[in-house]
Amino acid sequence: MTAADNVTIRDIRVIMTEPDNIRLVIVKIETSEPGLYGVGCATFTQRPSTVKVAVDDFLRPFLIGKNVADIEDIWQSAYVSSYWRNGPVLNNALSGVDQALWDIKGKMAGMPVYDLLGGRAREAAPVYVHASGGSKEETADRMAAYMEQGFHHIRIQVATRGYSSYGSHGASGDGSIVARDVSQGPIPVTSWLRDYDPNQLYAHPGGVFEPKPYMRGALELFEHIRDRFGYGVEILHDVHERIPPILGVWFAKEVEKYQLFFLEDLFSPEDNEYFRMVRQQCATPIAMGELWNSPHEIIPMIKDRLVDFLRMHMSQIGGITPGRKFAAMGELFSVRTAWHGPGDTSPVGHAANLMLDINCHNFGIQEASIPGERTLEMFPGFPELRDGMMWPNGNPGLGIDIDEEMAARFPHKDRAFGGAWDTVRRADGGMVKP
Ligand code: GCO
Ligand code: MG
Repeated sequence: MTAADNVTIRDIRVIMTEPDNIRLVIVKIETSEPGLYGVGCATFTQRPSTVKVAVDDFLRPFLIGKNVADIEDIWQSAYVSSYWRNGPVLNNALSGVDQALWDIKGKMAGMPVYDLLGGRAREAAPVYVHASGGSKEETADRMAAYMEQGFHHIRIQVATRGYSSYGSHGASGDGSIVARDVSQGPIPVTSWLRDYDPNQLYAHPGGVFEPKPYMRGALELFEHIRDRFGYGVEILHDVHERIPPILGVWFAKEVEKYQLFFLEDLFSPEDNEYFRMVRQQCATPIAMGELWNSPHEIIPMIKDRLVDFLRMHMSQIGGITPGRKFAAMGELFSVRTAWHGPGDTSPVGHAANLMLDINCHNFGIQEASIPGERTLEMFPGFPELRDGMMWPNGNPGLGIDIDEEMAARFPHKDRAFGGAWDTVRRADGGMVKP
């Protein structure tokens, strides 16, 4: 018997915190070994309390007393423990547990998780950051500032004139929109839906989105960026679904000449099959995945080589255990990874992404979000961003922790509406499906 055989799960707790205006969900597993614990990301920011219930009421009683060493058995049995499985709620809950167990295993072995997985394929992970602006010039200026800081890959988005959308998020509209009182003057334009002010009058809380103006604006942006910076810097763009599929096919062809590093989320997950048409018509590199939950959505896309980059949100597919398997499958088909890493991937989730980035040969790029001061303070060990790359700190496990006292001081704020995730509508009032 090794020491690992004797260590069991003593308690599982959910920590709900919001250090910098994004609701995060972290799972902490305490073990029978005093002082030995692990943390995992379970962040489903739009519906965080549902994940807490899934952990508290179901996974916790199911898992207390189990041997922390048996991650594979725990993942497999917990996955089907409700018989019905998948989906953002159950997968996020399971991810919180799974990542915490990998953290614990690494701490017991005295190794970072990438070492447990086979060791390093690279020293650091090149990242991309987001430059968004109200105009193409503003986006370009933000991009220039990032380039100055040493970033080589930049996702560019621009507000759609008259609609103020970054393409990736809906936004407030202009005078052509029904259901607004013109006597109150022009509808204010927000630069980002997180700045949405409920006291202002908007056409729709989630904004107005029109596909053609959006696409024209994006093409003008790419032209402007290539004119100003040339082709020596990598640019990326997120469509965020929302355009009719055939226009998505057209758009992918149009952007080919701008040589994007990748074009993200052209279609809703229900429209996966449209990627086949894109493949037949152009060689724009394609990324997709943050909305995928189930292996049924992912496996055919790898097997048929319909995407170039897998961009799943690691906690939304159930954690490192499934993540490393999809990455390995991708390697066999020369499909690369680009794990989802915006602000609603918690710092623990970023650390988990990084473990696979360092270990997997078929790593493509890592999405990064620049952490706020409070986030950095609350999560000691947050991987350092330097020279356009994310660097592992080499500490055992995931190499990251949470200051629980501080987390308790920043609880989730109530939101009267879904913010950027409220319904986005066309100018005629019809809903736009992401
Ligand atoms: C991205 C994403 C995010 C998501 C957000 C949803 O590529 O980074 O699209 O911005 O929209 O994570 O909660
Ligand atoms: Mg995206």
